[in-house]
Amino acid sequence: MRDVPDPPFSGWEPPDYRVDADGKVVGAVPGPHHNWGRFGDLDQIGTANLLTAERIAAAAALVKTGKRFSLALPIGPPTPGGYRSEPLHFYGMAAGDAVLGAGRGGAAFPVSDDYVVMALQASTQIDGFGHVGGDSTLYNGYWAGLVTATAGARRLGIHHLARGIVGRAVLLDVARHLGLDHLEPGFPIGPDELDGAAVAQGVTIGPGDIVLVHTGHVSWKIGLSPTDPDARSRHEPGISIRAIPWLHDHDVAMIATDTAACQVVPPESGDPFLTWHVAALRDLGLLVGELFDLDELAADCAADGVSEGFFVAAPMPVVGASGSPLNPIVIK
Ligand code: UVW
Repeated sequence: MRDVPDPPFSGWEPPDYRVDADGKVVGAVPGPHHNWGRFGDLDQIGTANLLTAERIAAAAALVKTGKRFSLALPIGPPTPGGYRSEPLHFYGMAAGDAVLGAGRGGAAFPVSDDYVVMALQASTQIDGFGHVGGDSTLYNGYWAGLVTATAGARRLGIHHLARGIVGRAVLLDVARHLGLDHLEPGFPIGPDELDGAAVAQGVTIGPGDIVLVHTGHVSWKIGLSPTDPDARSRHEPGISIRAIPWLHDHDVAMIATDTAACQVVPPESGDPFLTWHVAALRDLGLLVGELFDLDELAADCAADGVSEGFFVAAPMPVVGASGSPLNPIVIK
């Protein structure tokens, strides 16, 4: 994609801290596990830096059968999770109207054009680094005040990831490893569960990997009656704060789950709700994927014993956005 220049920023001085002309909070301190400065003081793409040309080429060599799996949920009602409004899809002009004599092109050349209005976080998606901050800061020490409703994300916009998330995907089927169809809401996935699934499946996790954690949650949730209290609950299994050092030590490029928040909800430690997001997005600059539909891939991995593949997903280059819908593809 062509370069989109960042808009100029002249600094800011709130009463109790200073923001420099790069948009960084002077003296900001990350959590204990972090990648601030590692990829450059002005880095805006975090662990996407781990998706090197060499790793991508090696990942491409994992393609053996050409079997493809889309990890995207359909965009349209019902939206599982219930965190955001349902995507709204409507037609500005429709071939059916043309055929009926009321639309462009007539019956000879009927034309359709349509629109989608949706929260970028409403379906299968990647969190941008403007999505969640902590203590007024975002990834790499950028100031959270750079993301405004009028100007969008003046730093860390999702368009910086437009070259795509491409690399080796490893599916860890934690639900299967624990002998369950789906993990219960509130079940925290820590290092033991991640390592246990990896050992059971005979895979190792390495630097730059895209780790896909199957919990079975989204299918279970879709299958609930709308009147079931669980259908309206935000509680779900997910990655524990205890797994943050694991993700850092393994130098994972992306973690994604078949749940709405990736993190366990509620946090098992009694931490504030977004503590995990702060540790992952703000401190590690970790790519976080949510509402990935992993059932079909998980079933195939269980059937053929191959839990890795080539992963490709291209965030939409919406300038200054804090996230993007994704259609992630794994090819085995
Ligand atoms: C929030 O709920 C704020 O974020 P996410 O959609 O990433 O879980």
